Amino acid sequence: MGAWYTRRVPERDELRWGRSTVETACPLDCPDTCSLAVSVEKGRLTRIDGSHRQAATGGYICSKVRRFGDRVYGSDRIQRPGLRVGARGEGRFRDVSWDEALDAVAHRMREVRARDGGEAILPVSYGGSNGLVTQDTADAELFRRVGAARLARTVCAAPTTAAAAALYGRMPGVTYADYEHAQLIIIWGANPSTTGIHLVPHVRAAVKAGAALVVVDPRRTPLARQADIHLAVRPGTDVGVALAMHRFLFEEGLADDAFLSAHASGADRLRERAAEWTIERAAAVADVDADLLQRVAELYAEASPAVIRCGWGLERNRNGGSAALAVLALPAVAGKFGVRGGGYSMSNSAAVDLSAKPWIGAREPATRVVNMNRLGRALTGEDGPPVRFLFVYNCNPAATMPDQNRVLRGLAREDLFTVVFDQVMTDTARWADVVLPATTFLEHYDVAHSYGLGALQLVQPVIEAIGDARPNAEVFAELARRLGIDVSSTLRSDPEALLHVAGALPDGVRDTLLAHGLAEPPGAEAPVQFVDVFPRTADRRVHLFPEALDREAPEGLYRFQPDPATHAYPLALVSPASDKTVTSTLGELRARPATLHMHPADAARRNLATGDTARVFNAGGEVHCPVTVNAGVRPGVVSLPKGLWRKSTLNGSTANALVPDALTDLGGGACFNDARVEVTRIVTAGLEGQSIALWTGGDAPVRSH
Ligand SMILES: Nc1nc2c(c(=O)[nH]1)N[C@H]1C(S)=C(S)[C@@H](COP(=O)(O)OP(=O)(O)OC[C@H]3O[C@@H](n4cnc5c(=O)[nH]c(N)nc54)[C@H](O)[C@@H]3O)O[C@H]1N2
Ligand SMILES: Nc1nc2c(c(=O)[nH]1)N[C@H]1C(S)=C(S)[C@@H](COP(=O)(O)OP(=O)(O)OC[C@H]3O[C@@H](n4cnc5c(=O)[nH]c(N)nc54)[C@H](O)[C@@H]3O)O[C@H]1N2
Ligand code: SF4
Ligand SMILES: [Mo]
Repeated sequence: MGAWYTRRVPERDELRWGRSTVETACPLDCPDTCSLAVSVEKGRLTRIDGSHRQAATGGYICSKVRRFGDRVYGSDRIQRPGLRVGARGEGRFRDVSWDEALDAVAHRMREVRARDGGEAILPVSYGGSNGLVTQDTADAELFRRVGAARLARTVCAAPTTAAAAALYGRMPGVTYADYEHAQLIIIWGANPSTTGIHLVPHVRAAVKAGAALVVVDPRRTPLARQADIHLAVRPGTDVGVALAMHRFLFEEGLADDAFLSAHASGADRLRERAAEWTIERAAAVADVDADLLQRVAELYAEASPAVIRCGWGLERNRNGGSAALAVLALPAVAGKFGVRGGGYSMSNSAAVDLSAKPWIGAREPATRVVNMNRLGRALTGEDGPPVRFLFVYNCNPAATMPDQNRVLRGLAREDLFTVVFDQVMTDTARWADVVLPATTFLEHYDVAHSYGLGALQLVQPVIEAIGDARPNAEVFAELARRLGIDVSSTLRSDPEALLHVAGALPDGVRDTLLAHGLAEPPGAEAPVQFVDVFPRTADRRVHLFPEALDREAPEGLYRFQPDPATHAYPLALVSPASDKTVTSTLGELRARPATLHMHPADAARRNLATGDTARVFNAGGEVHCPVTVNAGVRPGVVSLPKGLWRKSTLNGSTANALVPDALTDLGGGACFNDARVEVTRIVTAGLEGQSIALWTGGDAPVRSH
């Protein structure tokens, strides 16, 4: 084992002094997991480009990662461990050695554990990387052995995962290249032109060859502009739209009864729940043209191969779980499986089943579970005893979790001890008592795990660590040692952790991965659903009406909870992914304030024009930012990018200040696209027409209400 690994190590000297191009992969939280060719000269990055190792990413990458060097060498980079000086939240730290920093962390952890118990300690980690080494290795062993509270990692994909697991046991989906075989493509609540760019050329090729394209999205995304039909639904109404399509299929005798009786259960119960959703009712609720919706239902019934790309935009509201279920159930009811280019794609992260994480050498304790979407409440003590010791890594919750003002109030608590381990001085790191510098994927080993394409790829250091930055495994193992906790010796450094994790992969996958740097797990290579792959449910059938979920959902499955808009807050705020960041990663490089996009009719009613400054508000908070009037968002909807740093608005609040910490119907997910707001123009005496000052940090404006 380890041909790749041993071949690589001697090259590090060459990397430091010579000029070379190194093969690695992008482990950021993006479905594509591009293979990369990174050029280094005298130890410094000179170019980050795509490589051809992974055919599916075809040698090109996004502009974000091309400029990742600006993060690596940027002024926001944390270079040394630091202890807080000055007031909490000011973001001022004194450089210390790793020994001093880790001693301080270990001391407080011991103290809190002795006084308040392990459950007063909360580790918070999420989307920093999709790597198998940088999360759930030494960190998991440490926090499990400490008996810390457990984090439910629900901020993303919880409802869609619950739906895909219940229906199909997370069967692998249609691969990007197979979209070229489709006669009909439905892009539902996804914006691949930003969030998974390697799908787009295949969609275009299919359209060029005559396929019909339908996009379901409140915004006119780049693919919506090219679509035959764009259903600009109101956010949160997809469940009704998809159920109307089911009703149409059943009522018109277009459901595939042969497929349903051979491969599915629960079709009758689904049919019952769909019965109330006539095309007219769904069109009225979603505020789309009934004839267009009818046409989509007919097209879907007629066309084959027909494929649905289900995204994550539709899950982030109170109906999100049922919406994902109803959308993902369509190919079963309409009989779209069994042909290349037919079926659905969702997440492919289960293509190789790593959920057991056999490399973690400690059993999960039965401690308190904190749903990360309610982090603010956990920190303020509104959901049980308050957390006393917070350890944040691979995550930037001050910017990315719902109910931002509550999260900030929690971080401001004087009796909370906060450690933030990150690459850059994030909005969360500013609140830390101790900051620890982390390496980037260009400075450490990892295994990138694609949730779009299903492949595994090796990630390796291309440059030496910047400053005193260290990889996760090493830091957690070192902290554990100080606490007298015995983490597996195999997790003491990231190359050891890499070999340990790889060692737990299925034989074929491990050997290919280590020898070639890339492994396509069986089942992930362009499978035809119901030919090459089948549901991974216990009975290998599609469960169209999973009874357990029906009990979990507050109103039952496939039910519609009405729009939360009120007279005071009539506009729906969505916060889609931006092409400048991966959630908040790289957000430090945004030079200008982000703008609120608003439909001309809504803007006119509020006397707003492009460039005006707006106050976007509801009972949870307010955001001050410039406006862009844009007919590409549907009336009644406004849009601010997800992942903004606080400096990217005029008052230091982002979309999440307006996002309630309500949970989705299934999976305990986040309701990011369920905020309802009002917008008014800010008129500053004497300043009208001029730009008002940007928020610069310092006194963090923590609004209480
Ligand atoms: N460039 C870039 N790429 C990324 C990311 C990033 O931040 N930047 N993030 C990564 C991550 S973490 C994820 S989870 C994925 C997300 O990938 P996507 O799901 O593609 O991204 P989103 O922008 O969250 O949502 C997609 C679309 O859903 C629409 N939408 C919002 N509400 C609704 C609704 O109720 N119904 C319907 N039908 N549509 C709705 C939005 O307008 C948006 O265009 O992308 C990944 N890729
Ligand atoms: N308003 C709104 N908010 C959203 C969403 C939305 O749609 N709307 N979408 C949500 C979604 S889809 C997601 S996935 C979450 C993601 O939210 P987060 O999990 O907070 O992800 P990021 O913002 O990318 O922050 C990851 C942090 O990890 C750090 N990091 C990266 N690699 C390493 C490492 O190896 N070691 C350490 N120690 N740190 C590392 C990065 O520098 C970065 O600061 O945000 C959610 N937030
Ligand atoms: S963020 Fe996505 S598109 Fe960009 S390089 Fe990484 S995997 Fe590729
Ligand atoms: Mo996500």
